[in-house]
Amino acid sequence: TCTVDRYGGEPFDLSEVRVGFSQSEAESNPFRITETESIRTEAEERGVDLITANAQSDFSQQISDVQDLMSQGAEVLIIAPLNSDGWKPVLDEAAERRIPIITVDRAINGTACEDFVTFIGSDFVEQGRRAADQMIAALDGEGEVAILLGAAGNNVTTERTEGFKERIEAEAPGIELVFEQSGDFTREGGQSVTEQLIQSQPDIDGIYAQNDEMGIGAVTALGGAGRGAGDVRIVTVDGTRTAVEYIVDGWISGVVESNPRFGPLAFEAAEAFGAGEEVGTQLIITDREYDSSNAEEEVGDAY
Ligand code: GYE
Repeated sequence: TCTVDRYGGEPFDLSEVRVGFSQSEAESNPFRITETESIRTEAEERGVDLITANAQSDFSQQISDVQDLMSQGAEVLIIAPLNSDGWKPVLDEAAERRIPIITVDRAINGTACEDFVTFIGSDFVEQGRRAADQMIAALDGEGEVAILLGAAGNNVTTERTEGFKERIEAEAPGIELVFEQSGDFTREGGQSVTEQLIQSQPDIDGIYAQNDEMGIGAVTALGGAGRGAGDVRIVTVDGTRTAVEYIVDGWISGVVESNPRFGPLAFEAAEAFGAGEEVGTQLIITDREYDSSNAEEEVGDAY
């Protein structure tokens, strides 16, 4: 755990400070839209003064965004980091000004309660394992599978890969992982990598897309190549409305949610920290899961 005392700084009343939120990726991905909305709504409900910035997937932009937030008087920072490394200039300045940092959805490499207060996000290794379970079920334990990796340079991609491979190796000797390439967590990336994939491996049986946007791109590529729904089994991560609708249509077999609704958790943590209470240095959010058994019924809960 972490306290304001150990972190170095003075207790504060959250309703009296300015909070800065730095978003990493462009808001074409519903994960990002929902995440920013969740932070905004919670700030509004609490009457907290919030300023925000969006780095549009440009890491040096994000570094200067956060520096700008500090010079605009942010006394608490909530950061959705694009990359996990490269934060030194920001961490140094925040430490000097005694500004607590809460990171959401991706982690910053560093020491909790020293470089940042806490990380709030999913258990990404577990998401990978759950995606593997879905793939094993969809393929009945047999077949060739491709991985559409997320962007490089962050813990999410690494951990979603680790959990998936670990579970496939342990549970499904009949499944062979034959291809992996990054689609950068974007729809266009997922589409173009899948186009290459079905050229080089036309008999591919399954695709594990590490987010919904890439999975949706894969559906577009497969449809464009004359494949039908369910010909290639697709499992994705995030839980966006479009992806869950694709389960109903038979294009996607299963979706493991990555819950982006961090507002309540982030502001609760900031409030408790300011009040001098102990705050956990890793707060794990709950993720649901969708497959053909519940997609129709639960699509309304998807974001
Ligand atoms: O799954 C993906 C986004 O960091 C958890 O980033 C987040 C991931 C999310 O691009 O859609």
